[in-house]
Amino acid sequence: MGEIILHHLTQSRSHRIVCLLKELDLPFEFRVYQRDPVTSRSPAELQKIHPLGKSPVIEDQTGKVISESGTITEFLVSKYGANSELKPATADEEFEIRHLMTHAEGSMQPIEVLLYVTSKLRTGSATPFFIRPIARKIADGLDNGYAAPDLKLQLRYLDGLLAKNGTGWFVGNHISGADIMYSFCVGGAFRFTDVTPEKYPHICKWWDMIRERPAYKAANEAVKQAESLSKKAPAVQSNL
Ligand SMILES: N[C@@H](CCC(=O)N[C@@H](CS)C(=O)NCC(=O)O)C(=O)O
Repeated sequence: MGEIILHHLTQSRSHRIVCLLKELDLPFEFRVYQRDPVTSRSPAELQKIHPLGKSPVIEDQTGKVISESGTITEFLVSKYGANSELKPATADEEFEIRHLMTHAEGSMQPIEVLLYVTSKLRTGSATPFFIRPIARKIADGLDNGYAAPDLKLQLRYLDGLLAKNGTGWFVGNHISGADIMYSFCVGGAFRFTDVTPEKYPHICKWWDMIRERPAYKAANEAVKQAESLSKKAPAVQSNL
C-alpha cells in the first residue's frame, strides 16, 4: 500500500482534510469526484468506497477506510502529528478539541446545510417554476424562524470561545483539529450572513490567521488545481 488516498468531492468538507494533510506535510493521492450538476449530489462511484457515498473519506496505507471529517482529523493527528503543532498538549486539551470538533460538525454545520437547502429551494432548477412562490415562502419561514438566527447564535458562541481562550486559537495556544473543523464552518458562514469585525471581532482575526497559513493557502491551490483537472478529465487522479 502506498500513501494516503483522499476521496474528495468538489466543494465539500473534504477541504478540511486537504488543509490538515498540508499542515501535517503528508503526501497523499487526490481522487476527485464531481457533483451532479442538477442535484449537487455525489456520484454513485463514491458509494463503492463507503456505503454513504459522502466525502471526505480516506484510505490509509493499510487499506483502512475512514469516513467523517472529525474522525479523520483525530486519526491523522494521532497517527502522524506527534511532532506537529496540532498535537494536543494535555489530556484536557484533547478533550476540549474533541468537544469542539463534535460541535462543528454536529451542531453548526447542519445549520449551514439547512441554509444551503433553502437557498436551493428558492432558486434551484430542482424546484418546478410554478411552485417557486410557495417554495420561497417555506424557505423564508425556515430561514427567518430558525436557521438564520441560529447561525448568528453559533457565530456568537465561536466568538465567545475565542475571546475566552485569548490566544487567537480555539484550544490552547496552537492550531488544533478544532480550528481545522471550524475553518469550513466559518468559510461557509460568509455565504449566509455578514461576518464582520464589528459583529465577530475574534472570529475575523482568527479567520485572517487561518487564511495566512501556508498550509491553508497550499490547500486552496491544491483543491483548485485538482478540481479543475478533474472537470476536464473526470477519471483523473493527481498527487498534490
Ligand atoms: N459528517 C460528515 C458529512 C459528510 C458529507 O455530508 N459530505 C457532503 C459534502 S460537504 C457530501 O458528500 N455530500 C454529497 C451527497 O450527500 O450526495 C463529515 O463530517 O465528513
